[in-house]
Amino acid sequence: MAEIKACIFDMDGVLVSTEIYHFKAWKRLTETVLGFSIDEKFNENLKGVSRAVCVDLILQHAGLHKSPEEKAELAAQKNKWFLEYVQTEITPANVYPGVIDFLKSLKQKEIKTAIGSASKNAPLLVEKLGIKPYFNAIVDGNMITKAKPNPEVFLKGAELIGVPPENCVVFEDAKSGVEAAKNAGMHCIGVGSPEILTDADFCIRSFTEMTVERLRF
Ligand code: B16
Ligand code: MG
Repeated sequence: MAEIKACIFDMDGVLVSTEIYHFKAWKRLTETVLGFSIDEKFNENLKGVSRAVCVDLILQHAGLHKSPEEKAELAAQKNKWFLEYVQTEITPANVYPGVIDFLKSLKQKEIKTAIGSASKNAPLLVEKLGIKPYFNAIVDGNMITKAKPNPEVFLKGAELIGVPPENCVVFEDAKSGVEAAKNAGMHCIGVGSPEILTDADFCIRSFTEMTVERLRF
């Protein structure tokens, strides 16, 4: 049995309910700028994936072609709307139930913690949520070049806290993120539905169900 020495947390959809604002902003973009709509099922493909790759996936989904400049504009518009939602609607109350208690119990057991997020907005959100003191390292979308399912974000997190991948467990809400954790050689607990996160070792619906004792693989 592998000893778990570190927990690496995805941010959007795991620590905080920001995933709905990403969806709202992409939906607004497709409906008002591109002339079609996206649903929650398609949105599963956008979770955990970098902003630029999301634009490509959306255009591909609709069979549209755009120049690199137009793609950059679409990404910028989506981010503008996302930030508007976040600035007006996100407070420390948006941290998911059970998260802070679980982070405190990890600290008590001297298990290290990191964030591994694809989001370039992670530093801003972590600040706004007041959760920075709970983490030994934060890796965000500005520090990586390869989008999930590439394992770069999690390997960098493990390196920063000095724990080998086999002793790390990743918490993820996205298919691409579960794949990235597995590609990193880490354990993975899905946060969400086991029907969607099929490759996770096991899934939880909420951190209120999570205890240090369940970190056994
Ligand atoms: P940004 P995570 C991801 O964050 C989101 O799941 C995904 O929906 C978003 O497109 C991506 O960050 C990039 O975010 O546009 O803020 O740089 O789940 O990896 O914490
Ligand atoms: Mg996520």
